[in-house]
Amino acid sequence: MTRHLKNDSEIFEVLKLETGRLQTNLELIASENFVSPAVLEAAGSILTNKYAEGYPGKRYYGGCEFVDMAEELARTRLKAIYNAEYVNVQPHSGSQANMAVFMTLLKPGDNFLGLSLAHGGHLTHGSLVNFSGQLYKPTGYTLNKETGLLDYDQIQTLANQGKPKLIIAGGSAYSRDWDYKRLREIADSVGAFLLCDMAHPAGLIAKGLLNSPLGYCHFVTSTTHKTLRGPRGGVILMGKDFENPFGITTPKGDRLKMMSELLDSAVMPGIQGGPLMHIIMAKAVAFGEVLQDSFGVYTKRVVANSRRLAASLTTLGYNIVSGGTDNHLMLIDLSNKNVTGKQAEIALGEAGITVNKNMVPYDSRSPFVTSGIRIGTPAVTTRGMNEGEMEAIAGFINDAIVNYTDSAKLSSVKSAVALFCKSFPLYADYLG
Ligand code: DSN
Repeated sequence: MTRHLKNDSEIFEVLKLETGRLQTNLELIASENFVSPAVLEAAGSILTNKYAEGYPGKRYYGGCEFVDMAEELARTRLKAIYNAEYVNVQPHSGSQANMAVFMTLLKPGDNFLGLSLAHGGHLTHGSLVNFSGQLYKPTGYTLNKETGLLDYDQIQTLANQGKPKLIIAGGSAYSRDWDYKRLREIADSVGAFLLCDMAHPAGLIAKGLLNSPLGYCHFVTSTTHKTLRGPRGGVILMGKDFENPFGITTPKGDRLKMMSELLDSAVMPGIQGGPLMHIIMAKAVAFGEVLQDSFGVYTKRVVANSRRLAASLTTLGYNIVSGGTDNHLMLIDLSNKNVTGKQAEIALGEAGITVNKNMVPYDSRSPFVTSGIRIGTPAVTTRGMNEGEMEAIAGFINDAIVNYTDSAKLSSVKSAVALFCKSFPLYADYLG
């Protein structure tokens, strides 16, 4: 599928280098994964040519009858995965999905609560350098200093004080499950809407390995490329027709319709123009894969691998924030190892192991340095690695971190990692 790119030698060189990097390195970035050949084909398909502003059956362009079918398949499959009543599969990213919810519910200057970025939240949950913190008034809730866990009493107190219009559940670096029932009680007690951004654990929720937000949160957003293993993109979902905390008196059945229309128009024309129909078709393919039993086997392995990796690293003297993991990721506090997150990320990179530096709760270092790293198992699990391999990976990580200033040692770890990766072929025919 890359044969025509060979004619552009500069671009083909990039593709060759990136393919080689993926094949010979251990990809431990918690938000990344490897899509199937079918998803890849759909993402590179002729549907990239089509302008289809609008929604199926209601487009601003002619010739949309077949791309409509792709979007309908994506919608039907996504609804089936989560038992959702409403979905929008057009957001180009999770950030745009979140923005659409903000635009639907809030006016500029309105208060909302989200997990602080420094404690594992996402940029769009109230960072001051993001639209969410620039246009609206965020308050960040934080993790408990001793346990590294969410503190629901603190969230209730902050909600009582600030009377937010919106509370956001979900984050990018939290390794434990969320109590959506409790959050809904908090939201109801102050008349707030509840949004869950499930971008990280979406694939695990899909297969029932973690609590589902759909029964409790008014709105759910996600990306499609993390544990869901689809193309890069975003989606919005609603579970059922909840009582509306703002006392809107529209009849019950009509409220879902009203909210759906508001959300749809927030996405297009509010934020986006033409949808990426090739990506929407790739989302449909990925959702079809999620519906299969084999995806349940995959997600169980992701969690088992994550737990084993956390346990192995703990045995090697690493501090995992909150003491472990329930999902696909973990946050490692490196303070006791006398190495910063930045130094660890660089050393691991030189050793063929890709991670990202990450602030730990109550970090004294800046986001550019940090005291921790975040690692996750979705991508290595897709490659076929199991719990035995996690023991080996913990060893590689430790060898690189302990020897972070020794380039010769890092280079020998890199060779060992490349050899190890050879037993788990990835995109083997891709450049053929
Ligand atoms: N940037 C993503 C992550 O790495 O978690 C979140 O969108």
